[in-house]
Amino acid sequence: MVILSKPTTQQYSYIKNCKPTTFFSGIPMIDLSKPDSNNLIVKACEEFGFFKVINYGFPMEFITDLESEAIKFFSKPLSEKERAGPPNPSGYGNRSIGANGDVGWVEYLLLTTNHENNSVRLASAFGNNPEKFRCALKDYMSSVRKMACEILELMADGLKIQNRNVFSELLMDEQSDSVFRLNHYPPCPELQASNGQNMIGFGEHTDPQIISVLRSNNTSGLQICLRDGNWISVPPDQSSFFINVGDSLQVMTNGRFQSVRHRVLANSYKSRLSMIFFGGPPLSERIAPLPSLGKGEESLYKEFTWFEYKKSAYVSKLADNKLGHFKKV
Ligand code: GA4
Repeated sequence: MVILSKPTTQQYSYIKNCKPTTFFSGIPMIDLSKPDSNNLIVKACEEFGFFKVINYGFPMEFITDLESEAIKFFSKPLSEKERAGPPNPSGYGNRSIGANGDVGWVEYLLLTTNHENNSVRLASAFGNNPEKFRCALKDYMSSVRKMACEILELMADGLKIQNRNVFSELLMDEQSDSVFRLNHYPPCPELQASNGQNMIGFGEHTDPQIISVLRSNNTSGLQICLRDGNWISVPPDQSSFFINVGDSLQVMTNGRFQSVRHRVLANSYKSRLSMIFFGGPPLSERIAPLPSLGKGEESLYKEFTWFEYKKSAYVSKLADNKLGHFKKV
């Protein structure tokens, strides 16, 4: 079993009186092979900022290869994993999330989509065979980016935007500032004795980018916050990909879509492994409502570039409302 460094559960956050985990059955499921998927994506983004997709034709071996490489990595002794740290901007992180004091019952690898940047750190942690991990990562990342682009193009169609590449070209740009993350939530046996309290694996937040694509193993833990403020548990589904609307997409649609607040709770007996692609624009990109969507309506947000937004988001706490500073009053 993997032990996180200093395995004391005291410094973690708990959610008291969390309702028993009944799974929410209303998560929209979009079949990408169906002709009406474009309109259903728009509806899901408006209602939840969250949905799952099936039937994209993602090569199964890319998933299993990367998952097994990730399991191998997380099973290594802590001292070896730490050779790939700290996660700044890419590398191994343990318990501590971001630079502003957030902690969770999680260890992770944070990777940039520029493979050169990852290489040095990973080579030292993967010892004699970094090549296998690197290939698995490259294959998975290029397929997941393509899938994110296809979803964004269907979204543009559903929004009746003439240029269907308006979102996807930002992710396809060579300078796209996208991120990839492998999260491992080890089981937390102490939880069984904690009177039904739930410990935070990854605290509540919205993703700053345009779109996030998450795939996890069959362990529960992911929760999303509905528009009415209620938290619901997402049933795990290892054969689907989960899609999150990010803050940048919220701005580009002038609030018609809202980024989804989500979190992960620790599990007492099973480990959870998730792989998430965060599709972001180039740093110099101006993030603003699309004129073709606006029908003359005024922007709800001040002008900013992705660089400015990211800089501000990265000095905030996980749970902060990061878009708050950029709203017009
Ligand atoms: C949330 C989405 C991605 O995981 C991430 C996270 C980033 C980090 O882990 O360094 C942040 C978080 C995320 C937003 C607020 C800041 C920055 C941790 C944190 C407290 C990689 C990202 O892009 O933003």
